[in-house]
Amino acid sequence: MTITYTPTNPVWCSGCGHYGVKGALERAFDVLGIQPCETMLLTGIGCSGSIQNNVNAYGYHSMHGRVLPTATGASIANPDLTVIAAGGDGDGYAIGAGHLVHAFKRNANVLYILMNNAVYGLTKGQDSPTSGSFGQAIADAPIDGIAMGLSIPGTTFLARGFIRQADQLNSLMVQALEHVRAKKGFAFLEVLSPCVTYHDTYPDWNARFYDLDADREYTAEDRGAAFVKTLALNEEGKIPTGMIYHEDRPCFGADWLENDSSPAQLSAHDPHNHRDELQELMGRYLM
Ligand SMILES: Cc1ncc(C[n+]2csc(CCOP(=O)(O)OP(=O)(O)O)c2C)c(N)n1
Repeated sequence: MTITYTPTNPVWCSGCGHYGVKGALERAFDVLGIQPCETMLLTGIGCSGSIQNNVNAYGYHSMHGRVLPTATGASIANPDLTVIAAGGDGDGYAIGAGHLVHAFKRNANVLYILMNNAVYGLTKGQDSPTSGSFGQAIADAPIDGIAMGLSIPGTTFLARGFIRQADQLNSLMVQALEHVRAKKGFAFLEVLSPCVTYHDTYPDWNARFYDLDADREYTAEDRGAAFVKTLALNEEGKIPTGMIYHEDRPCFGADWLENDSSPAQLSAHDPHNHRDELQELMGRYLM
C-alpha cells in the first residue's frame, strides 16, 4: 500500500512570522537530508502549534503547555527519531514554564523551537510572558528564556533567531538539528516571530536585535560570559540573537543508547507487552 501525505496550507495571517519558522525548518531538513519518515514534530496549542499540520513529518498535537514531556517521551521511546517540539511563548513561558525548566535540566534529545510573538495569538491578543519586552506599560517584567536557560547548569544549546534575519535563522536551525542528530541533547531555539495582527513587534525588534554571531569578541562556549553579556544587552534594551551558548555533554538516556541492555529496558515499557492490562484499563473508560 502506498501512503501519500499532502501537507495542508497554513491558516496563519498574511505576514505572520510563523511562516518564516516553517520555511527555516523545511530548508534545514533539505540541507541535512532529513526524511519525513525519520522525523516527528510535536506541538503545543496556539497559532504556533498549528505548524504541526503543515510540515511533512510524523506529528502530534499535544495539550497547551505540555509539548515538552510528550516530546521527551517520544525521543526516549524511539531514539532513532529526530524529535522536534514547537510552540509559542504562551505555551512555553506561561503554562509550560515548569516543563521548560526541567527540559533544560534534563537535556533530553529534543529540538525545541519556541516561536516568540510576545502575545497570545490564537486567543486574540492577550499579554504573554514576553509582552513586556516591547516596552508596553504593563506591570509584569518580560521573561527571557535564554537567560533562564543559562542559569540552569544542564543546558547544552541556547540560541535565538529572528525571522527578519533569514540567513542566521536558517543556520541556527541547521545547527540545532545537528545537535539533536548527534545525540547531544536539548537544543533550545527561540525565534522572534512577530504577530502582525495583534501585536506587531517588527519595528521594535528591528531596532533592538543585536547579532551576537557578528560580535568577534563573543564566544558561545563560556556560560558565565554568555550570562553577563545577555544581561548587559537586556539592560541596554537590546535583544541578543545568534548562537548564545553551546556545550558538548551526553543527552539524557545516552547511557541506555550505548548500553546493550537498553532494548531490554525499553521493551519492559513496550505497551505490546502489556496488551491485556491496557485493554482492560481502556475498557473501564469506554463503558
Ligand atoms: C489548558 C489550556 N489553557 C488555555 C488554553 C487557551 N489557549 C489556547 S492557545 C493559548 C495561548 C496561545 O499563545 P502562544 O502559546 O503564545 O501561541 P501563539 O498563538 O501566539 O502562536 C491559550 C491561552 C488552552 N487551549 N488550554
